[in-house]
Amino acid sequence: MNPALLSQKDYLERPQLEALQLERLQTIVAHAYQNSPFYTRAMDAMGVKPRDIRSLADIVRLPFTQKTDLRDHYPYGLNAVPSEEIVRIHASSGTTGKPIVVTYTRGDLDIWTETTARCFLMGGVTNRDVAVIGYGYSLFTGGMGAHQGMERIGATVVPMGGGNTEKLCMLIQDLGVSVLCCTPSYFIHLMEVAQRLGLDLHKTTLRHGFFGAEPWTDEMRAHIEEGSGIHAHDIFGLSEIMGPGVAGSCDAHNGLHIFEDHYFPEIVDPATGEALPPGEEGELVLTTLDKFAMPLLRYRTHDITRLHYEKCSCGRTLVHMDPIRRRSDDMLIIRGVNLFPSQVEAILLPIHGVVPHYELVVTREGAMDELEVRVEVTPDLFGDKVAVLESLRKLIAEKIKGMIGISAKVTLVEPGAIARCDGKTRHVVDKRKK
Ligand code: DLL
Repeated sequence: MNPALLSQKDYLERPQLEALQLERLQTIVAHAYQNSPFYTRAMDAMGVKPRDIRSLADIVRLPFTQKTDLRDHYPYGLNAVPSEEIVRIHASSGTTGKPIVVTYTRGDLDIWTETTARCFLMGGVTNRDVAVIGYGYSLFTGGMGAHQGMERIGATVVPMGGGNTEKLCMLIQDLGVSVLCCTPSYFIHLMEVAQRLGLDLHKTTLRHGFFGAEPWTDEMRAHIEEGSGIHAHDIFGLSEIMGPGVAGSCDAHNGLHIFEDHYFPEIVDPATGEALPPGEEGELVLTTLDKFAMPLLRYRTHDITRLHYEKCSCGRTLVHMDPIRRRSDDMLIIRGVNLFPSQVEAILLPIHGVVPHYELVVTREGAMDELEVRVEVTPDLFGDKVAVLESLRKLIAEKIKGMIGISAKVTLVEPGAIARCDGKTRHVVDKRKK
């Protein structure tokens, strides 16, 4: 299909869109109920059968799905197709040491490719562009997801992955790079490196940036656009639902359009799960309408936002969502990497000499997020030789890097140094500006 035709569904009239959503919802609910023992049990427990979903409003009769459900059924417990049909696996951080595994059929990958392509088309990418993918190519969905979408449009893809910023500055000039996909904080870092190298990004071919995987602000957008001369677009997504490209911003900067023909959004009260009326702020809940390997019904994203259904000035009829600025749970996103305090705890506790008092201090030095892990050590160890403490510090830093993928500064502190409190212990001190 001509890539430009992919965007036709961005403009469906609402009754047409809703008819398509309902048809897909009924099919995916029946598929999940029949093929995923998890959903058979969950729907039976709520006394709901696929035939009870007669309108889109009936979606509230379906059970929610939580991140912990994916963790508890690790790795394949939510699959709804035989293993022969699975062609790809990605993974994202879970609340403990085990990741959340997500699986795809060939058809799922086609839909994912289509929605990331639509996101880039919305930002103005064409087959004349040269696009660097600066998201990690790994279990993380960012690299492969953005790559597929760009290739679908026919752009020339440069699969760079994360890091090596000086080389990236060279390639921008040598290859005539016009589009860059990476986290917003990495782009700001790139701007600083370019400045140090004497490279004026305004004078290069770079025109567009597709930034996501972490929250960013209007101030960061202004800083990026003024400092580099590019258009900064927002791209949102999460591994459990598909990856990048669940939603993206248009030129009207009215928030992000969700590709509702594939991902059905709801807003609920994060505390009670009660559905909230359009326009109210709450937790985004998403249902995959046509993802068959691992369909997710009413997935609690923990991302806080608002949905607006009035037609956007760009002409699209797709709902627009306010940019995600915060979450309702304790998941931190550091340089695009998701991190739960419990993951650090799971690493620390088995280590001899460490007591279960720790604190994660997150700061932003220039553009980059920095993580300091402050850990108390036992009194006998604290009095020990410097070399012993240093090897313990290194061991902890290596384990965090190896298991979570983040370079953290580890500081060992004396017994009692971390404040105790009577109520819920706060393990995180986030000093980044919101
Ligand atoms: O971050 C997928 C992705 C890759 C999106 C590349 C965009 C670009 P996860 O690692 O599973 O997936 O993290 C998902 O990241 O629930 C949000 O809290 C946050 N997030 C993702 N995109 C944005 C964004 C990828 N544009 C979690 N703005 C989500 C704010 C974002 N937060």
